[in-house]
Amino acid sequence: MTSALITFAAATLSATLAATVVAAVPAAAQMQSQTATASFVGKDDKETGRALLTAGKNGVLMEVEVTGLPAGTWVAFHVHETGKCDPAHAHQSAGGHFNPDKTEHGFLAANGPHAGDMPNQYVGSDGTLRAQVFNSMVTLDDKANGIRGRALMIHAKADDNRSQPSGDAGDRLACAVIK
Ligand SMILES: [Cu+2]
Ligand SMILES: [Zn+2]
Repeated sequence: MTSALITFAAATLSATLAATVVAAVPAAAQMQSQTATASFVGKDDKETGRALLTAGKNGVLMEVEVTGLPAGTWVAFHVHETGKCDPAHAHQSAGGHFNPDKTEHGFLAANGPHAGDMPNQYVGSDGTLRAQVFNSMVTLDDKANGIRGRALMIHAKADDNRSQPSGDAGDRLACAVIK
């Protein structure tokens, strides 16, 4: 009787431990693998730069380098909804800003921002944009805020952070599908 009880207790304990280990390992492995890349296409269909995206616990870090942009200018940088870049039609194929929560556009809008809204970036005197941007509203997983398969976009003008639907940011100069 006593030994049967001890055996039962030991089996329960090891089952509990096994469940804990199984639950912990896939989560850690998934975290490590969450990176993505994106290759920018300019207005003339040439590759003009790249982005490396890495997911952290609270968002996605984007390291970006893009050439051939208007020198000495602040430009808008967004995540757009559709991962389709079509320079023949001014990248309109990428759709509007990524907006899974159906909010308004702009950091300074009453009911903003979109998850795809990001701060304006400055293009150097050589026409090259180099930036590291952290967006805490998106992920690289397959949940509602995931941006893999969507597009990064750089515009000709700065985002005014208020105007609907997209901050009056002008032409779409460079587009990249997040892969
Ligand atoms: Cu945009
Ligand atoms: Zn927006």
